[in-house]
Amino acid sequence: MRRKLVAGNWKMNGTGADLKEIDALGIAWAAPRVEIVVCPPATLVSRVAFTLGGQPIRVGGQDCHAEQSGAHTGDVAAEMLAEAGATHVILGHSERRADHGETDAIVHAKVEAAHRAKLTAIVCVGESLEQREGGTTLDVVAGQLAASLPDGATAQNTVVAYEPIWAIGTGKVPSTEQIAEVHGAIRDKLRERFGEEADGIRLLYGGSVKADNAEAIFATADVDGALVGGASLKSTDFSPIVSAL
Ligand code: G2H
Repeated sequence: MRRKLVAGNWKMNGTGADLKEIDALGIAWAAPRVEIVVCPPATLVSRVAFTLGGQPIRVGGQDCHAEQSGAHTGDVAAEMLAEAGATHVILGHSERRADHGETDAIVHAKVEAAHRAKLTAIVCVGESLEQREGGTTLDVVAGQLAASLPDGATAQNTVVAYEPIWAIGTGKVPSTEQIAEVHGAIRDKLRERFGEEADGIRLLYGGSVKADNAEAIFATADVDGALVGGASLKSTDFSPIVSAL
């Protein structure tokens, strides 16, 4: 049985003033039925972890470097995130792939780095609007999945997030049939490669998840939770999504 998971991706938002949102989440979810992860910018990882103290909400990074240390100005190693209190890290988000030229090979190396540091990697895949309209969605996603996941991926150390690029921050959401089709295809590919282990790997949907569409998305086959961007910034927006799972 896969434990449901909701992860909030704050992207490049949040300063110390926003720790009040973490306080509010901690009060609302002292004993959550589902797993909750908040991924603030790297500058806030340790402060969010400290604010949560022993509470069950987890903290994640939004990226890490493939190496443990070295001359990589501006980058953060997986081990550094873990030391700061992170248990998870988002990798291969389409904004990283677009803004920083991250290829599947780079994402693959970062996922291995995350595993080395005992972080759970939330690995993002998803097609562009052009690819969707060209009918290549399943091939694109299968290709990203095959090349981004290392052989050491397990149900404990890896989560896959399907995020169609055209649905990110746009308010456009695929139909539940479209989500079910892609999630089913991802599950099949994972089974082909990882056997029974694949049944434990959680599949999140991401892209304009809000309180008013969360219930329908969560009722969709093979959806084990969500990766939430804009609606994760305020606890009053995020909590109803957690409640819907
Ligand atoms: C997709 C998602 C979070 P949003 O990027 O990863 O963002 O919910 O704002 O579309």
